[in-house]
Amino acid sequence: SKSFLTYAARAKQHPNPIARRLLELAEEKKSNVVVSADLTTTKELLYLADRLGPYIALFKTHIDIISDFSNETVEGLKSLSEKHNFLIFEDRKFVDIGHTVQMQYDGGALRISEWAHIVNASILAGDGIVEALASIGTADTVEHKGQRGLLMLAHMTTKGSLATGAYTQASIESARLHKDFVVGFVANHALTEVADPTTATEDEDFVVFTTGVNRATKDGPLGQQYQTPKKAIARGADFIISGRGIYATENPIETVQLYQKEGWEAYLDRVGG
Ligand code: 6AU
Repeated sequence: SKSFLTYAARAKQHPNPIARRLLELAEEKKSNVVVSADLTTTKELLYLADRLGPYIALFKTHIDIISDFSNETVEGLKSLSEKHNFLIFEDRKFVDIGHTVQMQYDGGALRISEWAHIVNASILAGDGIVEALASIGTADTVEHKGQRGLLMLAHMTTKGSLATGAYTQASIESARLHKDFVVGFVANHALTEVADPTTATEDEDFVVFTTGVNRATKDGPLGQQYQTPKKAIARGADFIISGRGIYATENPIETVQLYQKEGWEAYLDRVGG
C-alpha cells in the first residue's frame, strides 16, 4: 500500500489518468471528500453539486434514481465538474455478463461513459466484467479519450454482507490484471490483510474509497453501518464517501466543510504532514 505517501506523490506515479487527476485535485483543494448525491431530481442534484463543489474531490451519483433525467442533467454535471474542479463517479455497481455491461456503460438512455469519470463494478460474475468495461473506458473516443476509471466493489457496508473473503480477494486479483483501468476499491478499510503478497507488484497503488461515513450516527436504516471520517481514514481510506451525513443536514455547506477538515487532518496525520 502507498497510503503513507502524499496524494501529490502518488499522482506522479499512478498508471491511470483519472486516478492521477483525482489525486492531484485532492491535493490542490485539500479535500478527500466524496459526496454521495442520492437526490431524485435534476434541479436538486445540480444545486447540490454547485453548492458543495468547491469542497469535494468527487461527486457521486445514482443516475437511475433521477426522475427527470435528460440532456440537461448531463450537461449540468459536466459543466459543474469543470467549474468546481471535481470528478464524477456514477455508482452503477455493474454486475452482469460482459456483453450486457458494455451496453449499460456505453449506451442506453443514461450514456454513463460519456460523463462519468469513474464507475464501479462487482466481481461476482468473474474477471470478464473488468475486461469488458476496460475495453470501453480505455478506448480513445471523442467523448472521453480513454480517460476513465473503475473501482472494484471489494466490500459492502451493510449488515450480513457477503462481500468478504474469497470475493474480496478476487476483486484484488482482478484489479491487478487491469492496472491501467482500475483506480482502486470501494472498501470499508485497507485490504492489506486479505491481499495475496505473491501476486502484488512494487508499483501497484490502489486507491481506497470508504463509504458508510457519517459523523453523527452509527447505524442507518435498512442495515447501513457507519464510521466517522477520522476512523475511516485511520483504517486506510484515501477518500471518504458520505451521503445523508452531509446532504440531509440543516446546512450542507457547513457540514461538508467539517467533513473536509476532519478528513484532511486525518490524512495529514497518516502521511506525517
Ligand atoms: O451515506 P449514505 O448512507 O447516505 O449513502 C451511502 C452511499 C449510497 C450507497 O449506494 C453507497 O454509498 N454504498 C456503496 C457504494 C458507494 O458503492 C457501497 C456500500 O457497501 N455501501 C454504500 O452505502 O449511495
